[in-house]
Amino acid sequence: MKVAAGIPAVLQSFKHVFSEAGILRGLKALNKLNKKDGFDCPSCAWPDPDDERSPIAEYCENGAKAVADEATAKAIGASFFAANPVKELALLNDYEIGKKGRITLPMYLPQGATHYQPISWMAAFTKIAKALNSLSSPDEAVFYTSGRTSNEAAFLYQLFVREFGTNNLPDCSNMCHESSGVALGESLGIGKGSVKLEDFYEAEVIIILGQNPGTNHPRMLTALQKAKANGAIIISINPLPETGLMGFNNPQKLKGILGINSALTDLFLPVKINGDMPLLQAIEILLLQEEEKSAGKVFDQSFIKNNTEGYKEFCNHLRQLDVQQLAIASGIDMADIRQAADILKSKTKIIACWAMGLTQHKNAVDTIKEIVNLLLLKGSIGKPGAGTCPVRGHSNVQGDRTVGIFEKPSQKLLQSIQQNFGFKPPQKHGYDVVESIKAMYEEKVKVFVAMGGNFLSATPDTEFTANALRKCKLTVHVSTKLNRSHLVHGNEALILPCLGRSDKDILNGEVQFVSCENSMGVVQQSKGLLKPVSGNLLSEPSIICHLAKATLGDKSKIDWDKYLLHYDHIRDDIEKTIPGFEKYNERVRIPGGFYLPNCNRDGSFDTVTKKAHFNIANFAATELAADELLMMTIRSHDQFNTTIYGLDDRYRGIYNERRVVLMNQSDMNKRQLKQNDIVDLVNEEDGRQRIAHKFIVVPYAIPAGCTATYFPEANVLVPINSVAEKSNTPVSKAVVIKIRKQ
Ligand SMILES: Nc1nc2c(c(=O)[nH]1)N[C@H]1C(S)=C(S)[C@@H](COP(=O)(O)OP(=O)(O)OC[C@H]3O[C@@H](n4cnc5c(=O)[nH]c(N)nc54)[C@H](O)[C@@H]3O)O[C@H]1N2
Ligand SMILES: Nc1nc2c(c(=O)[nH]1)N[C@H]1C(S)=C(S)[C@@H](COP(=O)(O)OP(=O)(O)OC[C@H]3O[C@@H](n4cnc5c(=O)[nH]c(N)nc54)[C@H](O)[C@@H]3O)O[C@H]1N2
Ligand SMILES: [Mo]
Repeated sequence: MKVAAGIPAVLQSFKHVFSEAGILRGLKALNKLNKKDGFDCPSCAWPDPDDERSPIAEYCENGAKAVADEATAKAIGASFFAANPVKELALLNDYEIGKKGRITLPMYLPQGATHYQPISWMAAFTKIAKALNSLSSPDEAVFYTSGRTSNEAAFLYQLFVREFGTNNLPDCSNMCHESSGVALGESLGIGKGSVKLEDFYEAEVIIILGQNPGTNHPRMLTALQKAKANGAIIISINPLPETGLMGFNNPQKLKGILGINSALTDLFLPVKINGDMPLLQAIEILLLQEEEKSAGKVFDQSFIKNNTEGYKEFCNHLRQLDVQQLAIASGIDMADIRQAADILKSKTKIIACWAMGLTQHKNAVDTIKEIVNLLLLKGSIGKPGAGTCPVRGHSNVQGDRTVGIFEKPSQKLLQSIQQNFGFKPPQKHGYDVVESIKAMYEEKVKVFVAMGGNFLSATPDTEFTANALRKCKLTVHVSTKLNRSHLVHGNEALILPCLGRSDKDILNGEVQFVSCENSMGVVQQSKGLLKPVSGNLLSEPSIICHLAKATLGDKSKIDWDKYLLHYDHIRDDIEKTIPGFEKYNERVRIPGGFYLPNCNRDGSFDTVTKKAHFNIANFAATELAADELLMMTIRSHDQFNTTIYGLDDRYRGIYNERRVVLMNQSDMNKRQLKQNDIVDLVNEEDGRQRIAHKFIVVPYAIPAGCTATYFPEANVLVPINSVAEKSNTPVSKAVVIKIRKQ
C-alpha cells in the first residue's frame, strides 16, 4: 500500500464510528469534531486551520476512531465487574480490554478481593483522602497526568497536589516530547515549537524526522500537500518508507477521493535507528564547506551575529568531524547526504518537524539541538515560513504543561501560586515517570493517582513497573475506559469514571466547555455534546474539586466550591497565575481561540544570555554484539497509544496481528529466519533478562541492524534504566535485542 488516506480512510472512519457509537450518536459526534463550536479531537495535537475549516470534515480516519472509542454506546457497570474477576480480565490483551466499553460508576477493589465492586463517589473520595493524609510525607504520593486532560482540569489538579504538599506530578510528556522541551528550552529559551500552520504554506523546505504523520497526525498531510503545491521541498528522514509520507490522497478533496496519488516526499533518507545526529552533522559539514567557499551565501551571517552564541566554536567542532564516518553512522550514502545539502544550500525558509523517532533516544536532547544548529545556521527561526515544529502527541499535552503539570516547576510558577492562593507550594522537585516507578518499587511511594492514561502499559519495563505498582497501598485511576492499569494494582484500588471530550458536561443547568492548547500554541474551547453513557460520571474538574475538599478540608486556602459552579472561575484563576492568558474567558470564546505568546516567533530568545545557543555534541553509536539488533517500538495505524482500535496496520501492509517484528532480509538470512517464523525477543541489560514471547517475523524495508515492533506489546523489553540524557525519557526507540527462534 503506497497511498495513504483517500477513500479507504473515509470508509474506515465511518465503519469504526458507527459500529461503536451507532449511526445517530456517531453522526452527531463527527459533525462537531474540530468545529469552532464543537469539541477538540481527542486524538493528536495537530492544529486546526485558523480560517478555512472544511464544512464537511475537519477530521481524519484516526480522529474518527478516537471519537468512536470514546463515544461508544457500550458500557460496563456493576454486573460486568461482578461477573469478571480481575485476574481473568488481566489475561485479555489490550485490544480485548479496550473493547469492553465505558465505565459507568466508581469501582473499588478492597485488599485481597478478587472483584471490583461499586462504591459511592463520596466513599471513594473519603478513602483516597484517608490514604493520602495517613502518609508520613506528601512526597509518598504520586499524581500522574495523561495528555487528554483539559487546561481547566490540569490547573486544578496541580493546585490540589501542590497544596497537598508535593511536586510529584509526572506526566506522559516525560515519555513523549520531554527531550524536545529540554533541548529547545536550553537552545532557544522556550520549550515549544515556533511555527504556525501558515508557515507551512510559505516554507521552501520541510524536513520531517522520526515522525509518521500519515498515521499519527493525518491532518498534517493536508498541510504538507498545500505546502508542496506552494513549492516546498519535503525531505523525510526515517528508517521506514512510511506510506503517508511517500504518497497521500487528501480525503477532503474530490481529487483525493478519486484516488490520484501525490507523493509528498522529494528526498527520502532511510537512516539507521538513531542515525539522525550524525546525518545532520554531515549535512552541516557540507554546508560549512560551501559557506567557506562563498561567505554569506549559505549561512545567514547577520542572523548568526545578532542572535546566536557559540558559532565559531561550533564551526571548529564541525571541522574536526569526519564526514565519511558520520555518513556510515547515519546509514545514508554520501551522494544522498550531498543531495540534502544541495537542497538546503540556497534556501532560507526551512521548517523541521519531528516526533518520537527523535525524542526517545539516549542522545535525544543533543539530536534535537543539532536540528536547532542547522536552523540557526540558516537563520530559519523567527521568520515566516521557517522554524521548529515538534509535533505533539496527546491533544492537550502541551496545555497541561503550560498550566503547571510539571515535576520540576519554575520558581516563577511557584511564586505565582503563592501570591494568588496564599499557600507556599513545595519547592523540592518531584518525581518524573521513571523516577516514580523506581520510587514505588523502593516503597518510597505508597499512593499512586492517575488523571487519565494507562500508566502500566505506557511505561517501560512492564514486569518491573507492574511489581512497582503492586507495592503501592492504593492505586487510583480517573478513567473513561477499562485498561490494564486497573488490573495490575496496589493493595487497594479505585476506578473513578469521568466524562470524555465528546460528552456533554452540565453544571448548574449550564453546559460547560473546557479548553486545550494544540501543538502550535493555540488555546481554544472544546464543548462536548453527547449524552453521557451513565448519569453517574463526573467531569475531571469536578472529581478534582471533590478530592481536594475531602483531602484538604478546612486547611485549604482555595475555594473549591466556586469551581464547581462554573468553569469560568477556573479560567479566571489560570489567567491570574499563568502568563499569556489575559482575558482568557473572553478570548477563548472567540471562534478559533487565541495564540499564547512565543518569544521565538517574535524573533527573540529567552535564554539567560538572550541569545540562541549553538550546541556541540559528539555522537556515540550504541555498540552491538554480532547477534544483537536495535529495536524501535512504534505505533500501528490502528491504535491510539495503549488503546488498540484494531489489529491491522494498513499502511504498512500488516493485517490481523500486532505481535510482529519487522526485520531486514539480510538480518533474517544471518539468523536463518523465514517470513512468519515465530521468535522470542530478548533484552539483557542490567543483568536482567526481559523476554517478549512469540513474535512473527516480517521481512520489511528497514535498514540492516534495525528492527521494529509495536508499542505497548514490546514495552516489556525497554529497560527501566535506559533513559535519555537530561530528559530522562525512556529509550523506547533503541532497545538492544537478540532474537531467539522458537
Ligand atoms: N492515530 C494515532 N495518533 C496518534 C497517536 C497514536 O497512537 N495513534 N499517538 C499520539 C502521541 S501521544 C504521539 S507522541 C504521537 C506519536 O507520533 P509518532 O512519533 O509519529 O509515532 P511513532 O509510531 O512512535 O513513530 C515514530 C516514527 O519515527 C520513526 N523512527 C523511529 N526511530 C527513529 C530514528 O531513530 N530516527 C528517525 N529519523 N526516525 C525514527 C518510525 O519509523 C516512525 O515512523 O502521535 C499522536 N497521535
Ligand atoms: N515503547 C513505547 N512506549 C511508549 C511510547 C512509545 O513510542 N514506545 N510512547 C509514549 C508516549 S509518546 C506517550 S504520550 C505515552 C502515553 O501514555 P498514556 O497517556 O498514559 O496512555 P494512553 O494510552 O494515551 O491512555 C489511554 C487511557 O486513557 C484513558 N482516557 C482516555 N480519555 C480520557 C479522558 O478524557 N479522561 C480520562 N481521565 N481518561 C481518559 C482511558 O482509560 C484509556 O485507557 O506512552 C509512551 N510509551
Ligand atoms: Mo506522546
